[in-house]
Amino acid sequence: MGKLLAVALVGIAAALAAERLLAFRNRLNASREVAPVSLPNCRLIKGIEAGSEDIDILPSGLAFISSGLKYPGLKSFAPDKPGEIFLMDLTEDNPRAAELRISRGFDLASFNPHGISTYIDRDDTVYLFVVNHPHQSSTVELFKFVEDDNSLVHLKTIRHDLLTSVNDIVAMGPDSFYATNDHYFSDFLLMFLEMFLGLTWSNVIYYSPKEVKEVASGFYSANGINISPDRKYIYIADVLDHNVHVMEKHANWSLTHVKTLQLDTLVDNLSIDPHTGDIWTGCHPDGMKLFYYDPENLPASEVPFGLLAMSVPENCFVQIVLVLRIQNILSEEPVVTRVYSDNGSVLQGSSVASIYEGKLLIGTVFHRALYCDL
Ligand SMILES: [Ca+2]
Ligand SMILES: [Ca+2]
Repeated sequence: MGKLLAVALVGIAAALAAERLLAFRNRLNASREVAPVSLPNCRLIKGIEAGSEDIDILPSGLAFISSGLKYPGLKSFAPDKPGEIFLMDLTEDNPRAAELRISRGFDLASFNPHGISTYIDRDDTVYLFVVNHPHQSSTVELFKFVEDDNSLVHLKTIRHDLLTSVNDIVAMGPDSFYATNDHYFSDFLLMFLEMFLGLTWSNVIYYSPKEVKEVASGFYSANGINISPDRKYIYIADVLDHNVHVMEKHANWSLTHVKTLQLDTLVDNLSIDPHTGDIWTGCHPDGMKLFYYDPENLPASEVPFGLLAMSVPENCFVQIVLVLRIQNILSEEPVVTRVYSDNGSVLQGSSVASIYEGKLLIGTVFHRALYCDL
């Protein structure tokens, strides 16, 4: 009887694990194949070789680009080099990316920038908020941008028990913001388990010096976050649920759900066209490839990914790039357009697409960045 029970339990456990594996694969391999869509006037941006995970553009046409993200389980082309913030002036005919100098007193060696957001104060001071992961932790760094000097002055490091695994932020004031936690756990193995089990423990936090609180929860993995031009709605991308949520913002900073736009791809960061309100996003049509950049060289310690490798098709480890434009998200029939798609020969792993006066910047998790004249 004891043996029968043991066999039954093992059988149940195996069946559950197989079911989870299948569900997890479905979350990661959303649409897999995407027909290429090309744009005629694009060029790779010189000097950006190790990622351009997030991009934020000021109304004046100055674009901030975060580069050099080191994220558990993902490829890095410059694992020993600290991250950087690049600046690009999109009003120039032939814009170039220049690295911004960061003021002394900030620990540059552990700088690991992720999502970014800008805020222009009443006195025209420009603040840059940067999600940072020094030593695998999560902080938000607040900088003042000094244009004359091409530099960032570090003002403060924000840490909080509710800011556990921050992915992106959207600034609400000179020292307040909404932030997405892409996982409940920050430890790599627990993070993987959380994804594998399909737990919806990811959330959104409102932070100000006076008050910090959870304002939305129940996400598989909340990622990109941004605000509508009229500042009434907050948009949140759930990368593992393949959708964008529209939330209404209230006077006390709480959020209520308005609607969800379901897509068939893993949605990363969200950018807003300030004139039209269109949402532009960089997507990962096949999330499996994010974790499988180099199948020849899987670190032995990354057992969970080794387990998954058994079921990954061969010869398709290069990540596809996909840029979507979402028009009229609040209407009955939003229009979703595939603006650009590449099989990985030009660009790999698109995480963001930002627009400024007919110019498009496409950023990636760990690869290069593309500049297009639309
Ligand atoms: Ca952002
Ligand atoms: Ca992101």
